[in-house]
Amino acid sequence: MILQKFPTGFLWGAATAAYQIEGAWNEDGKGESIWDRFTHRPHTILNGDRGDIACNHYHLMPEDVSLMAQLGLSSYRFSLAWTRILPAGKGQINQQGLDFYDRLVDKLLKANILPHVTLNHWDLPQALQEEGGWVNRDSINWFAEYAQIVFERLGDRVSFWSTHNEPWVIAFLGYAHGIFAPGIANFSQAYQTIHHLLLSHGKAVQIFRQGNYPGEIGIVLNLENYQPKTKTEVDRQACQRAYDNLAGLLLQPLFQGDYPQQLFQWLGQHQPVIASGDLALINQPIDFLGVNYYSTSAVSFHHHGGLLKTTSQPVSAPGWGKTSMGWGINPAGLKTVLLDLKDNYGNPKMYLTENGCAFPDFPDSRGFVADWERINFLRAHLLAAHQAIATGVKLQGYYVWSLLDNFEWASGYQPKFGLVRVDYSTQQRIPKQSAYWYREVISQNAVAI
Ligand code: IFM
Repeated sequence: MILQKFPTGFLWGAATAAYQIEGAWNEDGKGESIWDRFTHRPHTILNGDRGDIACNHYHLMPEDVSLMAQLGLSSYRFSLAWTRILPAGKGQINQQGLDFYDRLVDKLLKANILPHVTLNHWDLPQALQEEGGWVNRDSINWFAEYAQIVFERLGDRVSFWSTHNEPWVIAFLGYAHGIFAPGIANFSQAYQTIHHLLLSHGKAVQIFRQGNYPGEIGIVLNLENYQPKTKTEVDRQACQRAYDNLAGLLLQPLFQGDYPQQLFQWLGQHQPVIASGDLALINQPIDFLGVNYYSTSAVSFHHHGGLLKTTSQPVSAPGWGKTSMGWGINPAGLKTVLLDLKDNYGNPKMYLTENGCAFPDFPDSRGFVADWERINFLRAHLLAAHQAIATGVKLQGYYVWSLLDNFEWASGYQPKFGLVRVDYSTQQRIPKQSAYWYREVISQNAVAI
């Protein structure tokens, strides 16, 4: 057995998000979010599932932190429900909401687990959506107000802050394709949303710097590995467009202070409105980039391929299948994504803020899940990350998505991503085989091959 050691101080974490686990959707003064509103509408979510109760983490938080401690996590990434803190999105503060996160942070620190807080993991206050949501330029100030309140309360104890989780998903699944909240289908609104999310990120980073808080701040992007399906010039260009729309659209303004010009010419009338000074605000130095990597796809030109005229298919590496989300498993794709960031965006310090997989997970008669497929997936991706580090990529931590089985957005509770199984009828937590495997990885700071 060979042990592939990770650098000393490498962070071993697991991640969740408020709407996916907390439940208590209208308790203790919490306001309504766009995900509360969206899931309460018929036909939005598989099987009519909703996050009203989810994993009941709001009430089971102390037990969940004990679970994290048993796993040996060195960091835990979670998001704050904006509507717990500001029920109407701005103005009146709900102290009970802030108190909940205050207790969570203290419990984590007591268990030697470094908190990684995501400010926005998609659950915008519904009251702000009624003013146009992220399409309204005022969203920059709404987010700044919220960020300032949270920095003031938790900034002395939180080690890592992510402003937004996966702006691409918010904009395209929420505002262009309408399959996520707020359920809008309008490309111009989607690109404007991207621009405002980036501006609000820049503003929050500025506020964070002004406050001299001790932690680090960054943003989390979902980066898929795109390959052209064939060697033809049309497919190569289609793949470039897909890449520019997913990665370049965010990485270029964040790290280089401009938007991908070829993409913008293609978009024509759908380009966002950009004011002078905007790109400088977005192009603030950040302390780290959070990368969420799940899959690889082959992209080709298709004349029915929507605005970008592209279509894509999952690609699995030889010997690997697909996850129950239908995503292609390709661990080497993670290395490709990390090397792209090193070679083309100035080799930023990075955390792999999400990596994981959904599988059917059949429990035995005791409710135990022997999830060897998940273990194989995680091991192979960690080895790919290890190879990337060996080439000079500054990757300093890894978070499994997810700590718990939870509410997987439009797919409801069907996909199981957790290291820990949740029996939703009893809310019992049952660590899977992968949880025991991960505990071993953490204790050795190494992956065995
Ligand atoms: O569950 C999501 C998470 O909220 C954001 N990143 C991808 C995960 C799996 O789809």
